Amino acid sequence: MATVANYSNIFVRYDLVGTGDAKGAKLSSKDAALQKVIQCVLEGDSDNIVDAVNEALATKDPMVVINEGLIKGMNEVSRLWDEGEYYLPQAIVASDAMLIGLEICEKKLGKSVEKKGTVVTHTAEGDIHDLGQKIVNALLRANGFEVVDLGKDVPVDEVISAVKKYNPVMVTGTALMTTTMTAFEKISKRLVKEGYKIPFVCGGGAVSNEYVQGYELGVYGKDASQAPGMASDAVNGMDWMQIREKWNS
Ligand code: B12
Repeated sequence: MATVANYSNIFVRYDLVGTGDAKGAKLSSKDAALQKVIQCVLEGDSDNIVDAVNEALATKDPMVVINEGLIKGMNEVSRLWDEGEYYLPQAIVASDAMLIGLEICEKKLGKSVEKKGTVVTHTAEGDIHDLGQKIVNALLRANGFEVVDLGKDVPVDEVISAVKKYNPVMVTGTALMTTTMTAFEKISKRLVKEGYKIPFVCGGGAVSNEYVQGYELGVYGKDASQAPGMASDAVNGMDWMQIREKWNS
């Protein structure tokens, strides 16, 4: 009877291992350090992304590494997924690598000592796509906002309770699926009923400006980098309609 000499491979999850060659990926940056970061995201290379991000941070601002490295890498993952080149396993390992990179950049961005106000952030009920929300959290914290991070797959009731409890200057929502973004309208209706006039900034792949303009309090967030500016406007006394007018028209 044959015996198994090496047990180690039995426990390797091949369904979660990146292909290592990022098949079909297009080179996206002329900068060698940023290209390495993009490549690590594309290949879901959680081992090498630490060095790649640190190398990029040696000469570049963390915001540049986030926008031109990590987000660009995920955009390319999205394209490859949409073209049927990438499937769940590649997207999972790519997301994991991106989150490792984001954490390093977040540390480098630091936390502003000045506290400007509280923002409640969440990813819609039924939705586990939280990378956009995590970027929003990092940028808000770096710009002096206290973030109450409700996480992903958050029920409408939980968002309303958090607003009552923390009295934030702004609420954010992220949704990547057409089936989950409908929770935003419910949240908006509940907040209005309770008398809140704070901006509810909604973003994520499935969400559009047109959709968000369809409910009260709604402000469309195209890029995570807009979140700190919008929150500052709220702190400075602009109401949700003025913020919508400024950022969405
Ligand atoms: C990565 C990914 C995953 C990862 C998610 C990991 C994670 N932790 O997030 C994994 C592999 C787990 C996954 C699972 C699934 N996925 Co998926 N996934 C993707 C993929 C490839 C990329 C999405 C992404 O992370 N983009 C990068 C981030 C950074 O972008 P973003 O969130 O949009 O954020 C940017 C902006 O929108 C904005 N933003 C976002 N939020 C906010 C908030 C504010 C306040 C502001 C200002 C800005 C802002 O800022 C960011 C940029 O700066 C997309 C493909 C695509 N074309 O989008 C599919 C996609 C989203 N997935 C899809 C599906 C169907 C699924 C699954 C159901 C698959 C399955 N059969 O199991 C499950 C979902 C389970 C669930 N209940 O949620 C579909 C959704 C279809 C739809 N329209 O409804 C997509 C579109 C793929 C497709 N074309 O079919 N997925």
